[in-house]
Amino acid sequence: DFKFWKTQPVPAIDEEVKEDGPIEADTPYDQIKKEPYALPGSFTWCNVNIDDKEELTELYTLLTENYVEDDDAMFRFDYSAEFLKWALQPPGWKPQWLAGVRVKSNNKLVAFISAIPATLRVHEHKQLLVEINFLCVHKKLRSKRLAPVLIKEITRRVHLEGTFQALYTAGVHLPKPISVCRYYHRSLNPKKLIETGFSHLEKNRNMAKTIKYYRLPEKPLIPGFREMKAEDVDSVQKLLNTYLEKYQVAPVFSREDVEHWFLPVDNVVYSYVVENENEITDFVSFYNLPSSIIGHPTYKEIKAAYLFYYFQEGMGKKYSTTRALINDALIVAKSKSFDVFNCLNLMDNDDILDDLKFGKGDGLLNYYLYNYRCVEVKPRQLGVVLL
Ligand code: YNC
Ligand code: MG
Repeated sequence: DFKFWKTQPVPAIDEEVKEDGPIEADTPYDQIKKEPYALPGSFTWCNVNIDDKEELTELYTLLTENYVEDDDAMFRFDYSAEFLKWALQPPGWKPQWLAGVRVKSNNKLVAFISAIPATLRVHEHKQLLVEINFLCVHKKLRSKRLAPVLIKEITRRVHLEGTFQALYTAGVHLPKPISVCRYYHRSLNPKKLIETGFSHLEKNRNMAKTIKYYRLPEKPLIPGFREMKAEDVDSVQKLLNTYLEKYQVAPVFSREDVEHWFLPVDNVVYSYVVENENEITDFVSFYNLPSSIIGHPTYKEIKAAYLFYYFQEGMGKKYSTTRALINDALIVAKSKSFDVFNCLNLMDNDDILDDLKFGKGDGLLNYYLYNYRCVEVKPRQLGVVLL
């Protein structure tokens, strides 16, 4: 019945959105509440200072023990501390947008929500907004209506900075997705994935055959495929923004955004370009998001790569196809000992899933806008990937 969501500027669950545009006007500054929302008496708000190693560890621990699990509670996302720093401190990040809740008596961090700034093009309209992520309430404090307080408080803090729209994704179905995507998985280490219950042997394909089926070359195949470096930032910015124009909803990246989101960071983000005749023609990136395996006797985690942004056919020259480009991403991910390569069926991904031996996952990912109506977008018209 969405008791909370019914009070928010989002389309009703059964509304057919026919036109884009804001749902409510920007709140004038003098009408924005200046005091934080009230929490139950034993809790207090904090900004989580992730430049402090101990506070970063507290956030890492909260998420690693309490963040998103699959429906069968077999796996839980295990974003690393380095990853959280990268995800939460892009250009324009603000300390008060990394909002935590602590227990007054012992200072324990028990809930969190974050906002980071971004520019999103929705059809023809470029919208400055925030991306909301890492909403988490400790398992022992669930179903006490804390989540709506966290959401209202981050909204207040974002309003105070003059931003009134947001983008977020969730596995849960809320009022009302602009698009619904599905996860796909490409086995790199099928033996481990099967032994951990992440995947299963196919009928008529024993373990030896399965390992052979998923085998990959040792090195990338596209001539000129190499790691992205600082000198590539201008080309990648220009070509990626141009490529993303073909989607109905996609981010617009500044030079600083490209530096932050795409220059390789060990164990966090991996980016590659194709360079031929001194020109960048292609680009592909993926990020490292392991999942802990809940209560497995031998394996602790699954090392998963997630496809991030890419472009191809830069400068009108066809050095690669999407298929060859993502195949090279699979090859480098395998060589870096990832167990599985995941992606959503957005952008051009649907064209390569079968050829590259991706299997359909159980998980759906819903995309939402806050305070912005957007006519529904098909996954293949969607050009935005959140972490
Ligand atoms: C969710 N994921 O429907 P109604 S994704 C949004 N996103 O409200 P309570 C959610 N709303 O139905 P719990 C949500 N999950 O009554 C639940 N809700 O209207 C709604 N899980 O609150 C739910 N992280 O506190 C209901 O529930 C109300 O104790 C119930 O807490 C929920 O980061 C949660 O999946 C998710 O930690 C915190 O279960 C907890 O269960 C948990 O009684 C594991 O809440 C981790 C997990 C969510 C990952 C994510 C994106 C979040 C987007 C939030 C919305 C942002 C709006 C824009 C704000 C800025 C605007 C500007 C400008
Ligand atoms: Mg709660």
